Amino acid sequence: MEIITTHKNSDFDAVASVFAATRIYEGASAVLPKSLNPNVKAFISLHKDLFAFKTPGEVGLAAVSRLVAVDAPRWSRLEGLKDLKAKKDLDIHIWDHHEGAGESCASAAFIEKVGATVTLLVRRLKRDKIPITPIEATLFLAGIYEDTGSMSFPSTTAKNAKAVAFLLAQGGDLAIIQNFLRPAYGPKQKDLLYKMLKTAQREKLDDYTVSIGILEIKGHVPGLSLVVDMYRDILNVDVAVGVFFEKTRDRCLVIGRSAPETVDLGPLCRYWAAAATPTPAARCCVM
Ligand SMILES: [Mn+2]
Repeated sequence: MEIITTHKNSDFDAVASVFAATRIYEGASAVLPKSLNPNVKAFISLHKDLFAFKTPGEVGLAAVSRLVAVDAPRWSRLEGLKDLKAKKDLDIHIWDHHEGAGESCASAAFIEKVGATVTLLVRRLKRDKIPITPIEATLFLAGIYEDTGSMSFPSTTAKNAKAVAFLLAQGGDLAIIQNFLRPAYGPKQKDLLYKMLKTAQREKLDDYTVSIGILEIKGHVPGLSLVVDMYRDILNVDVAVGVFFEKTRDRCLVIGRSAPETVDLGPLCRYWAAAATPTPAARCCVM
């Protein structure tokens, strides 16, 4: 049996990538974690007859011969599939846009720095002339639009734009997306941004202005990347890093944003991930 899955707290890119992959890996089952972002959950439940999936608990792991992990850079971000890790003959395919995704254990890894993982899958669907429905095209568009801030984040590439053009031609509906992609900026996010700005310091590193905000959070807070985007915009710095840690659960989330063509943020974020969670058990996610 083949399964396709993605990371916990799935966003539109994650879920769009799963369903795009079901068109490429014929016969494979989509497996979605229980923790979907609220806007994704709303979309999927509205169209549940068109997007069939299982939860990890419904999958007999012993029968799984291939795992296709999309938009999920590491095992710790998968839900309920840990036992698969020990399976020696498991074939693993990875589709991702996170650098340093765990390609070492995969027999096939499709990893490119593009604004959204689903871009890579859409390119394959187009190449292989696999037909998609307008509602699939709409879901895939939502994946690209959410992960690229409607094509405005510096991570956006020409490949994203090409995929968007293709999806619009297939009947992807931007009006539907508008309803689901309202920015997750509410009181919780406003409060965090306010706290970050209150203690914000600007530093000069080589030729760049840098600001690093460190903040404790409690539980999963959606929309943190938007908070860091706004933090960078308001402070008008070249590089902004948000380090969000959960003391009680010994884990953190590091989100970096830089002006175009300035700094490779990967090493800086990894440094902060290590600094913010000093214990070996700590789990860190770098975005
Ligand atoms: Mn993504």
